[in-house]
Amino acid sequence: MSEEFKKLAMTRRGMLGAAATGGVFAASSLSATLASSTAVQAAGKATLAPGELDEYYGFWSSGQTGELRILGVPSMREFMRVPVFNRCSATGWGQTNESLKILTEGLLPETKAYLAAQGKQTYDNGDLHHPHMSFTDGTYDGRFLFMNDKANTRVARVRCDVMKCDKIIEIPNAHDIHGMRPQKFPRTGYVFANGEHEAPLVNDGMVLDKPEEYVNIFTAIDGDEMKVSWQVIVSGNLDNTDCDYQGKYAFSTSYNSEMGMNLAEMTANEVDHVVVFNIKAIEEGVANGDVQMLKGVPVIDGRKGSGKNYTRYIPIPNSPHGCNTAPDGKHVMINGKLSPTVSVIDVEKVDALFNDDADPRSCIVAEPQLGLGPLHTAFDGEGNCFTTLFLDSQVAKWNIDKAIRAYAGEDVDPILEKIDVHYQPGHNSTSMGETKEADGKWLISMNKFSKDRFLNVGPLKPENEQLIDITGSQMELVHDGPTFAEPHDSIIVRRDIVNPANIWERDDPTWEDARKQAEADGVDLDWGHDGVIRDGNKVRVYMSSVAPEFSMEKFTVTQGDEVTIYVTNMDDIDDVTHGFCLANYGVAMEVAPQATASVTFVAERPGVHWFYCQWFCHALHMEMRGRMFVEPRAS
Ligand code: K7E
Ligand code: CUA
Repeated sequence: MSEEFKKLAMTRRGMLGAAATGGVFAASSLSATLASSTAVQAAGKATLAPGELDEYYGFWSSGQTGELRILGVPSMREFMRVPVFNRCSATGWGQTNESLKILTEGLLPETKAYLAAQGKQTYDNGDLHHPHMSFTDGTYDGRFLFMNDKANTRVARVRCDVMKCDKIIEIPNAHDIHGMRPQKFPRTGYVFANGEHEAPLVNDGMVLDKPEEYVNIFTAIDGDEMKVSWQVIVSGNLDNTDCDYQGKYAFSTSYNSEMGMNLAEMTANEVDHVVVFNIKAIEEGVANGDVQMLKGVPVIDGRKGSGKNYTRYIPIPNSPHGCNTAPDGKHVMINGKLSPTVSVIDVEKVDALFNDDADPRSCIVAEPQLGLGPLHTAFDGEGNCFTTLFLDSQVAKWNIDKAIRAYAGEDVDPILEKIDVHYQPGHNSTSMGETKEADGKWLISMNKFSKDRFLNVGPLKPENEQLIDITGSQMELVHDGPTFAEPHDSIIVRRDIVNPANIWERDDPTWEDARKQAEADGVDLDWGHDGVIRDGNKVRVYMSSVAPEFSMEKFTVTQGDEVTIYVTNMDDIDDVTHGFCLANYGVAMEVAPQATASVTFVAERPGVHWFYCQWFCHALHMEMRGRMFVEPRAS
């Protein structure tokens, strides 16, 4: 948090005359008092007995850690970490040939060249902000999870049948993908992705410090093919996005309509905007060729004053951030961040912006003042909203209908209740809350700070996520727990929607390359069909595993050989995952039941090298090992 932001916040606080205590971090003084007996009682609601299963899957982003996490709600137990943009030691993600294919095939040629100059094939880091499930007809359909990488301008997809990432694409022309949402209706369909940071349209170094020539790019990705369908050039930057339940519009917030390059410039205006994208008009424009082709993608001009029906700009106070469509299918909440307000768009009034050139603000039907630093809004499906207030360290519950009536002049307070959270909440999410099946049971507040709530672990503190029961007339905090960087965003999905497999299908496309190579080498990947195939200085070693043995006890290669090891796990029992770790070669990977995994390295170290199973699989797991002999190269 910058000094400038604090000052802005303080100004707002003074302006509002809010009762909150002064200073951005002042809410910490409330914390220690929470451990009251009511809190202890409330915690019981989130506790499951050993062996009991949760009602919901929670899919969590991890911010700068770069992975996807799977939790249970309400227990808040963490089940799994799915590596996506990061490198994972346990699974070999970023090292196995199968994962490297996914991590590299969607990179742009210039990125591959840049990485090659660093001696790398792919990035090791990512900044995963927003995980969202694919939709059919306005609700989750359990097919895929999509997520963005702000750090390296990528969008990834995770298959829900095996909970592994199967596609990653780099988005051309755009810079630093932030807001990202799947199309809700009729299905996903498109995945909408905001480029947050502006840059020259052709960013080849010919234009540098000339911000007046920078642009921002909105991207629609085909979520089935994981290919960019089209892009739109916009005025101002792009922050968060969401779309309607009609399949007509997408909305993106812009905190920098000024196109400023520093903080003072970016926050100069009291009013920024939301861009509305007219999906049908854009599709027609693309079909009619009203585009320029850039890096193989049709790019349409939707800037202010372009005179086209592709976009509209709705003025919104002030540096708006979160963008959340309500389950009523009618309202879109634009969270004001530097304004204490949430602006409510009525999607039914958006048609007039395009058809009749109506005043862009005419689609705003409410703008309740909620508190300081509104960032994101979640929903209960009964007409109520839960908005995080970053600076107040609170969640405000408010009613849409009351807010609309108040905006129309009626003397009614839309705010129903506020609850303290600890501290500085960013995203929040409710059970099924971003679908038309929002069920109003649970609310997660994902807090950026946790100081003094947990044992001190040094200067880097964990962050904090809190579970709030929203079924009663009052919100009740029932759980809080620390999390490592960072509980950025989450969705809460009814468990009947998610049905992953227990073991892999042998013909899964993940290891199609391995299958083809084995076929070409005349080797069967199954048990007992071992092979050591020499092909010049390339050696391919095929082996399989059944607890607690590898099919191959030893193999021999020559120093300098490029060795590829293929391991197939022939166990077909739930939870018997094997691993392959080659000691002092920096090689390790997971091989789940019925899966094949492979890894390639240069056998540059002569001698005897043990490989062992690195996932506990059997009472004789320690004995599951073998030797690689590396003969010294002939001198
Ligand atoms: Cu609010 Cu990246 Cu989702 Cu941060 S964005 S909070
Ligand atoms: Cu196989 Cu441990």
